[in-house]
Amino acid sequence: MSVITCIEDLRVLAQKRVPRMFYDYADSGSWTESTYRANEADFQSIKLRQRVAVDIEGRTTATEMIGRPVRMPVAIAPTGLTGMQHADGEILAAQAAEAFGVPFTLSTMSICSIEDVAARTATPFWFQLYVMKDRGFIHSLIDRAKAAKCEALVLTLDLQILGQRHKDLRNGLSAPPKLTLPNLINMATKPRWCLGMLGTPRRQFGNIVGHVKGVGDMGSLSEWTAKQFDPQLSWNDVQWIRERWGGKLIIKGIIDEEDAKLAAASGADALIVSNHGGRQLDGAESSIRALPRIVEAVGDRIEVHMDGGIRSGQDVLKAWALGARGTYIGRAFLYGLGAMGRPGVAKALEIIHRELDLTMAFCGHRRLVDVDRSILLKDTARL
Ligand code: HOC
Repeated sequence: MSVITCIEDLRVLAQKRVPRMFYDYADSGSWTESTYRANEADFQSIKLRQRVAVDIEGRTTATEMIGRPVRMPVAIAPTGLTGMQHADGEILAAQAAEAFGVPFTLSTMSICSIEDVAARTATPFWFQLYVMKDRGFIHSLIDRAKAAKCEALVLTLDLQILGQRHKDLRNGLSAPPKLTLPNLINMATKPRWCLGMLGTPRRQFGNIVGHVKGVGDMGSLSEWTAKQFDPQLSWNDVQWIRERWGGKLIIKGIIDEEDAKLAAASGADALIVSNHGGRQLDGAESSIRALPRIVEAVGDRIEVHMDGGIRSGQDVLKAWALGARGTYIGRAFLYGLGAMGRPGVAKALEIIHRELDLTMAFCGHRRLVDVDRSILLKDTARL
């Protein structure tokens, strides 16, 4: 492929270059994948109002997310096994985000560790926390994130058990990949990926290997999660985590208004409207559909962000118009990473930024911060 003009181009290239089990891991949802598909599709049914003969010179998409200046309201989402899409994936994505001027969020389930990313970047990143049964380990993760000067803790509440992803089961997903004949045959067709992996020592879950038992022999993702993650997680845990962390806190995984009110009452700085990219409860509402009701339910008691289905700047603008003061891209950056490493992530960010800037202009605005719901065709924005 010679010219990359949109996120779909990056997806196609990533599919060619990344071993099947890791490409499929990123590009799948749970069970029938209905929520995964709805996340993208529901953006399409919202229509924008074009305005003409309006001064659109000197535009800016700059704003703030939890008080941090950002070039556009888009952060890199925390995604598991990112260092398996491309060698040193988390480091490269964090560097691309830093150079672009948007936040990078590191997953607990990353391949590169908190310390690896901190050593190779200068701008504080955000750290996403999963709550496991071993509270001593959670304390140590929080302390490591503090020592690395992470700027915010993103606490995920919607993955104490794992939604079934058929492709991961069929592919026998593990990190590092097991050297079975089908895996070896598939990897032989991905020479760039293999060369990159040979050049890095980072092939296991960097934050937890050596701390949590059974990481090396992760048989299946769901069995492993069932053993390690705490099914008794409650809002009381949010309180002690918030106290121990002591910094900016973002609650991720809210798709229901009642939970949104609890998140606002928890004292967190922001919540992320999210159904985990359609990877958990299949049949859950799409994030963009849930967003307006959640914004209405919490008012200005907490900053509202969203993720799920964002593949373009048009999507970011629609989410902003519906009240999201920040959005997160997961698959959109993973495709760039798998396709071309750090330049691929930079490309994904540039594509989305250009689309956001031009679409905002078509809607008759020069500054994103001035954009509100009035850019949406009323009947279509109710969904
Ligand atoms: C091994 C445990 O967010 C996902 C990720 C991480 C899941 C934890 C897997 O796959 O949705």
